[in-house]
Amino acid sequence: MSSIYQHILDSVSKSEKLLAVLIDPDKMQVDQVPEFMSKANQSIATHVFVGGSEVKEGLTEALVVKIKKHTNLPVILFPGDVVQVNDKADGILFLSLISGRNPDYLIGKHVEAVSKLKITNLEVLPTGYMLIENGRQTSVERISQTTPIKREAIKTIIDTAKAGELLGMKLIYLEAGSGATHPIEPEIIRKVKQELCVPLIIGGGIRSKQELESAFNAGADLVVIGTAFENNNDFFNQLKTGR
Ligand code: 1GP
Repeated sequence: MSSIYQHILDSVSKSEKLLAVLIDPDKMQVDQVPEFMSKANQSIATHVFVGGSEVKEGLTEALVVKIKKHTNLPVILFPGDVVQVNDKADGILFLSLISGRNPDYLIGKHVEAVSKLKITNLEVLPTGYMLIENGRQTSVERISQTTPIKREAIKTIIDTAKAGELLGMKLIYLEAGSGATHPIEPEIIRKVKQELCVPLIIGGGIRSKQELESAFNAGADLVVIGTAFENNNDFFNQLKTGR
Protein backbone atom coordinates (compact mmCIF):
# COMPACT_ATOMS: atom_id res chain seq x y z
CA MET A 1 0.00 0.00 0.00
CA SER A 2 1.36 3.41 -0.87
CA SER A 3 2.08 5.79 1.97
CA ILE A 4 -0.26 8.60 2.91
CA TYR A 5 2.26 11.16 1.70
CA GLN A 6 2.93 9.37 -1.58
CA HIS A 7 -0.81 9.25 -2.22
CA ILE A 8 -1.02 13.02 -1.62
CA LEU A 9 1.88 13.61 -4.04
CA ASP A 10 0.30 11.33 -6.64
CA SER A 11 -2.99 13.21 -6.31
CA VAL A 12 -1.27 16.58 -6.69
CA SER A 13 0.54 15.37 -9.82
CA LYS A 14 -2.81 14.28 -11.30
CA SER A 15 -4.51 17.53 -10.16
CA GLU A 16 -6.90 15.48 -8.03
CA LYS A 17 -8.10 17.56 -5.11
CA LEU A 18 -8.28 16.14 -1.60
CA LEU A 19 -10.73 16.81 1.22
CA ALA A 20 -10.19 15.99 4.89
CA VAL A 21 -13.13 15.77 7.26
CA LEU A 22 -11.95 17.04 10.65
CA ILE A 23 -13.39 15.36 13.73
CA ASP A 24 -12.82 17.03 17.09
CA PRO A 25 -12.92 14.42 19.90
CA ASP A 26 -14.22 17.10 22.21
CA LYS A 27 -17.28 17.62 20.04
CA MET A 28 -18.11 14.15 18.73
CA GLN A 29 -19.33 11.25 20.85
CA VAL A 30 -18.22 7.74 19.95
CA ASP A 31 -21.85 6.67 19.30
CA GLN A 32 -22.27 9.42 16.69
CA VAL A 33 -19.40 8.02 14.61
CA PRO A 34 -21.24 5.33 12.55
CA GLU A 35 -23.80 7.74 11.06
CA PHE A 36 -21.25 10.50 10.55
CA MET A 37 -18.77 8.20 8.82
CA SER A 38 -21.46 6.65 6.65
CA LYS A 39 -22.13 10.14 5.26
CA ALA A 40 -18.42 10.89 4.93
CA ASN A 41 -17.86 7.61 3.07
CA GLN A 42 -20.45 8.59 0.45
CA SER A 43 -18.94 12.03 -0.03
CA ILE A 44 -15.88 13.27 -1.87
CA ALA A 45 -13.87 13.16 1.38
CA THR A 46 -10.50 11.47 0.96
CA HIS A 47 -9.08 11.69 4.51
CA VAL A 48 -10.24 11.89 8.10
CA PHE A 49 -8.32 14.19 10.44
CA VAL A 50 -8.85 13.74 14.17
CA GLY A 51 -7.81 16.30 16.74
CA GLY A 52 -8.71 19.34 18.74
CA SER A 53 -7.19 22.10 20.80
CA GLU A 54 -8.11 20.76 24.22
CA VAL A 55 -8.95 17.09 24.44
CA LYS A 56 -8.92 14.86 27.54
CA GLU A 57 -6.49 11.96 27.59
CA GLY A 58 -7.91 8.77 26.04
CA LEU A 59 -10.78 10.42 24.14
CA THR A 60 -8.90 10.67 20.85
CA GLU A 61 -7.79 7.04 20.89
CA ALA A 62 -11.30 5.73 21.58
CA LEU A 63 -12.71 7.87 18.80
CA VAL A 64 -10.05 6.78 16.30
CA VAL A 65 -10.73 3.11 17.05
CA LYS A 66 -14.43 3.66 16.30
CA ILE A 67 -13.74 5.71 13.15
CA LYS A 68 -11.42 3.01 11.78
CA LYS A 69 -14.25 0.46 12.16
CA HIS A 70 -16.49 2.59 9.95
CA THR A 71 -14.26 3.77 7.11
CA ASN A 72 -11.43 2.80 4.81
CA LEU A 73 -10.28 6.40 4.48
CA PRO A 74 -6.87 7.13 5.98
CA VAL A 75 -7.20 8.48 9.53
CA ILE A 76 -4.62 11.11 10.42
CA LEU A 77 -4.05 12.68 13.82
CA PHE A 78 -4.14 16.48 13.87
CA PRO A 79 -3.14 16.90 17.50
CA GLY A 80 -3.36 20.04 19.58
CA ASP A 81 -1.27 18.35 22.24
CA VAL A 82 0.87 15.32 22.98
CA VAL A 83 -1.93 13.51 24.87
CA GLN A 84 -3.74 13.04 21.57
CA VAL A 85 -0.92 10.95 20.07
CA ASN A 86 -1.93 7.28 19.82
CA ASP A 87 -1.09 4.29 17.66
CA LYS A 88 -4.61 3.57 16.39
CA ALA A 89 -4.50 6.08 13.52
CA ASP A 90 -2.62 5.69 10.23
CA GLY A 91 -0.60 8.88 10.36
CA ILE A 92 0.04 12.10 12.19
CA LEU A 93 0.51 15.69 11.08
CA PHE A 94 3.67 16.56 13.00
CA LEU A 95 2.84 20.24 13.21
CA SER A 96 5.34 22.98 13.82
CA LEU A 97 3.57 26.31 14.34
CA ILE A 98 5.92 28.30 12.13
CA SER A 99 3.74 31.43 12.07
CA GLY A 100 4.41 31.84 15.81
CA ARG A 101 7.45 32.27 17.98
CA ASN A 102 6.59 29.99 20.86
CA PRO A 103 9.38 27.40 21.14
CA ASP A 104 7.01 24.84 22.71
CA TYR A 105 4.93 24.75 19.52
CA LEU A 106 7.92 25.06 17.19
CA ILE A 107 9.91 22.13 18.67
CA GLY A 108 9.18 21.56 22.40
CA LYS A 109 6.01 19.46 22.13
CA HIS A 110 7.67 17.48 19.35
CA VAL A 111 10.52 16.43 21.64
CA GLU A 112 7.91 15.33 24.22
CA ALA A 113 6.08 13.31 21.56
CA VAL A 114 9.08 11.30 20.38
CA SER A 115 8.97 8.57 23.04
CA LYS A 116 5.33 7.95 22.11
CA LEU A 117 5.97 8.07 18.35
CA LYS A 118 8.83 5.59 18.61
CA ILE A 119 6.44 2.87 19.75
CA THR A 120 3.81 3.49 17.04
CA ASN A 121 3.66 2.73 13.34
CA LEU A 122 2.16 6.12 12.57
CA GLU A 123 3.32 7.70 9.33
CA VAL A 124 4.77 11.01 10.44
CA LEU A 125 4.01 13.95 8.14
CA PRO A 126 6.20 16.96 9.02
CA THR A 127 3.94 19.97 8.51
CA GLY A 128 4.57 23.70 8.63
CA TYR A 129 1.44 25.04 10.33
CA MET A 130 0.62 28.70 9.83
CA LEU A 131 -2.10 30.66 11.54
CA ILE A 132 -3.41 33.54 9.45
CA GLU A 133 -5.32 36.34 11.18
CA ASN A 134 -9.05 36.12 10.88
CA GLY A 135 -10.48 39.11 12.70
CA ARG A 136 -10.99 37.36 16.03
CA GLN A 137 -8.94 35.26 18.39
CA THR A 138 -8.87 31.55 17.56
CA SER A 139 -8.29 28.73 20.03
CA VAL A 140 -4.92 27.91 18.41
CA GLU A 141 -3.85 31.50 19.05
CA ARG A 142 -5.09 31.43 22.65
CA ILE A 143 -3.53 28.09 23.56
CA SER A 144 -0.24 28.56 21.72
CA GLN A 145 0.06 32.16 22.91
CA THR A 146 1.22 33.18 19.46
CA THR A 147 0.22 35.95 17.11
CA PRO A 148 -1.19 34.97 13.72
CA ILE A 149 0.27 36.54 10.60
CA LYS A 150 -1.82 39.42 9.29
CA ARG A 151 -3.77 38.75 6.11
CA GLU A 152 -2.21 41.78 4.45
CA ALA A 153 1.35 40.61 5.21
CA ILE A 154 1.50 38.60 2.00
CA LYS A 155 5.29 38.58 1.76
CA THR A 156 5.64 37.31 5.33
CA ILE A 157 3.05 34.60 4.64
CA ILE A 158 4.84 33.48 1.47
CA ASP A 159 8.31 33.62 3.01
CA THR A 160 7.21 31.75 6.13
CA ALA A 161 5.67 28.99 4.03
CA LYS A 162 8.81 28.79 1.88
CA ALA A 163 11.07 28.73 4.95
CA GLY A 164 9.05 25.77 6.24
CA GLU A 165 9.56 23.97 2.96
CA LEU A 166 13.29 24.76 2.94
CA LEU A 167 13.54 23.34 6.47
CA GLY A 168 12.24 20.07 5.06
CA MET A 169 8.56 20.20 6.00
CA LYS A 170 6.62 18.03 3.61
CA LEU A 171 3.33 19.90 3.83
CA ILE A 172 2.36 23.50 4.47
CA TYR A 173 -0.98 24.15 6.20
CA LEU A 174 -2.54 27.62 6.12
CA GLU A 175 -5.05 27.84 8.96
CA ALA A 176 -7.69 30.51 9.49
CA GLY A 177 -8.80 28.74 12.69
CA SER A 178 -11.69 26.42 13.38
CA GLY A 179 -15.00 28.23 12.89
CA ALA A 180 -13.24 31.23 11.33
CA THR A 181 -15.64 33.92 10.17
CA HIS A 182 -14.11 33.76 6.70
CA PRO A 183 -11.69 31.33 5.06
CA ILE A 184 -8.17 32.10 3.83
CA GLU A 185 -8.54 34.42 0.82
CA PRO A 186 -8.02 32.80 -2.60
CA GLU A 187 -5.39 35.44 -3.39
CA ILE A 188 -3.24 34.30 -0.44
CA ILE A 189 -3.66 30.66 -1.46
CA ARG A 190 -2.69 31.46 -5.06
CA LYS A 191 0.45 33.35 -4.12
CA VAL A 192 1.67 30.79 -1.58
CA LYS A 193 0.99 27.92 -3.98
CA GLN A 194 3.05 29.62 -6.71
CA GLU A 195 6.10 29.58 -4.44
CA LEU A 196 5.81 26.07 -3.02
CA CYS A 197 6.91 22.70 -4.31
CA VAL A 198 5.28 20.74 -1.45
CA PRO A 199 1.50 20.21 -1.19
CA LEU A 200 -0.60 22.98 0.33
CA ILE A 201 -3.33 22.38 2.93
CA ILE A 202 -6.01 25.00 3.58
CA GLY A 203 -8.46 25.04 6.48
CA GLY A 204 -10.65 27.14 8.70
CA GLY A 205 -14.05 28.69 8.03
CA ILE A 206 -14.94 26.83 4.82
CA ARG A 207 -18.70 26.28 4.98
CA SER A 208 -19.99 25.90 1.43
CA LYS A 209 -19.27 23.97 -1.73
CA GLN A 210 -18.51 27.27 -3.41
CA GLU A 211 -15.86 28.19 -0.79
CA LEU A 212 -14.38 24.71 -1.11
CA GLU A 213 -14.14 25.04 -4.89
CA SER A 214 -12.73 28.52 -4.58
CA ALA A 215 -9.92 27.19 -2.34
CA PHE A 216 -9.23 24.33 -4.76
CA ASN A 217 -9.23 26.66 -7.78
CA ALA A 218 -6.80 28.99 -6.06
CA GLY A 219 -4.35 26.13 -5.52
CA ALA A 220 -5.24 24.25 -2.34
CA ASP A 221 -4.23 20.61 -2.74
CA LEU A 222 -6.06 19.44 0.38
CA VAL A 223 -8.85 21.29 2.18
CA VAL A 224 -9.81 20.59 5.80
CA ILE A 225 -13.41 21.11 6.94
CA GLY A 226 -14.75 20.47 10.43
CA THR A 227 -17.33 22.95 11.71
CA ALA A 228 -19.52 22.90 8.58
CA PHE A 229 -20.00 19.13 8.94
CA GLU A 230 -20.78 19.50 12.65
CA ASN A 231 -23.34 22.28 12.13
CA ASN A 232 -25.00 21.44 8.84
CA ASN A 233 -26.36 17.94 8.36
CA ASP A 234 -27.00 18.61 4.70
CA PHE A 235 -23.43 19.63 3.87
CA PHE A 236 -22.36 16.03 3.20
CA ASN A 237 -25.25 15.72 0.70
CA GLN A 238 -23.87 18.69 -1.23
CA LEU A 239 -20.52 16.90 -1.43
CA LYS A 240 -21.71 13.46 -2.50
CA THR A 241 -19.45 11.51 -4.84
CA GLY A 242 -20.27 12.04 -8.49
CA ARG A 243 -22.00 15.40 -8.02
C1 1GP B 1 -9.47 23.74 11.89
O1 1GP B 1 -8.81 24.03 9.63
C2 1GP B 1 -9.63 23.30 10.46
O2 1GP B 1 -8.23 23.46 12.37
C3 1GP B 1 -11.07 23.29 10.05
O3 1GP B 1 -11.73 24.48 10.36
O4 1GP B 1 -13.75 23.83 11.66
O5 1GP B 1 -13.67 26.00 10.44
O6 1GP B 1 -13.85 23.87 9.19
P1 1GP B 1 -13.34 24.54 10.40
